[in-house]
Amino acid sequence: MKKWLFLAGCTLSMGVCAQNSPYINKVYEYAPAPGQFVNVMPEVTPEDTETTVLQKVQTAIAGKANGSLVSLGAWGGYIVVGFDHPVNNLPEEVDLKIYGNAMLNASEPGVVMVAQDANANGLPDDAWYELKGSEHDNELTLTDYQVVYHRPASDHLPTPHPTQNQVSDLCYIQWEAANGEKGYLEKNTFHTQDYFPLWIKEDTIVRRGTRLPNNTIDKNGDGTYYATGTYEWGYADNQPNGKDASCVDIDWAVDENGDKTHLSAIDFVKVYTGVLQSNGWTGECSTEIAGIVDLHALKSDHNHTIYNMYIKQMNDNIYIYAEAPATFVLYDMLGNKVCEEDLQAGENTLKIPAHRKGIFIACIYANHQIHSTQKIHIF
Ligand SMILES: [Ca+2]
Ligand SMILES: [Ca+2]
Ligand SMILES: [Ca+2]
Ligand SMILES: [Ca+2]
Repeated sequence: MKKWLFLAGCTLSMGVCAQNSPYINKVYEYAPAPGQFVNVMPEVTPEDTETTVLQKVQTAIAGKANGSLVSLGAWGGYIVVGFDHPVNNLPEEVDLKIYGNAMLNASEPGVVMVAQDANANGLPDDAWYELKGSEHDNELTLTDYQVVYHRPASDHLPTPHPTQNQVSDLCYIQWEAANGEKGYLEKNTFHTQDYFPLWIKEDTIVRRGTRLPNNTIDKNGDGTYYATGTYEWGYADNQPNGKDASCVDIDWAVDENGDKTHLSAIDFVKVYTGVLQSNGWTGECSTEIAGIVDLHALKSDHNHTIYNMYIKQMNDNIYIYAEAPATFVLYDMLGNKVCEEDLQAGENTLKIPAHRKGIFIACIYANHQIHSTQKIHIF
């Protein structure tokens, strides 16, 4: 039997060294604001407690580059994670890559903060530094913003949108900011669960941080098409995972006064939803996280798994994303090698060999071992 027959349809992965894992090692806190994916990503039941929810989030994103999505809810909702080693700030290099689910016209920028374990107690109870992203100096960016979200009353009656059927409640979750601004998170028909975190006993949630400018406009003015802008750099869940701009540099750290601060290494990362905006049927802007990678540990870990990888085809090209250099080999269904190409870390574009259509087995090799195989239909 040909080799590829053993491999078809399965994904193999190699072991990861126990020390200096490139991936998140621990989730310390998960404190979302209300949102359309809250209680769903991860799935929460009324029996869950803060501890069991934290365990679910840990399972979703720790120990892997691009795990299951965790939603931070509306503006200010946050997560705090750490690594099993200090993440170095290498000069002139981005240091961390943050995985989300941003796509073209689906950017939900999250502000990134970092901290050193300055008191060496292993806990993220130290000074936080915001990473200055592309909108830091935008005059519409508000710092020291604070919002209170209110749980809907038990006898709350929805106010459906008069013309937009998919907006089931215009006044679902009321919020007000310390500067007097106020509004509502709307509810939509695609997400019918409670948007307020089920495990929180209090009726209000307070969140603080930097509020980035709104990034979405109602293009037609009637709620039919929301055009979402992508910020240039420096945020989570803003640029697609395959883009370099989904990475951040510890050198962008600023202190609470906005002054640049040099940190040689960091131990903890905090990400919170940076935009406070409700966009009709598409729901509120809410950052999602699927993992964070120490890019330097990834490079030095010669035995690491290329967890994050995709193969897709469009017209005459195959696009392959690999997290580290690898080799791509395409076999036909008789096991004959059709092509072999070296892959760079990041997205690679390969031309489909002329006149080759049909079903193929795509294999990715790294360190002379098969990392994964996938059946692909080229048409
Ligand atoms: Ca750096
Ligand atoms: Ca500490
Ligand atoms: Ca979202
Ligand atoms: Ca998202």
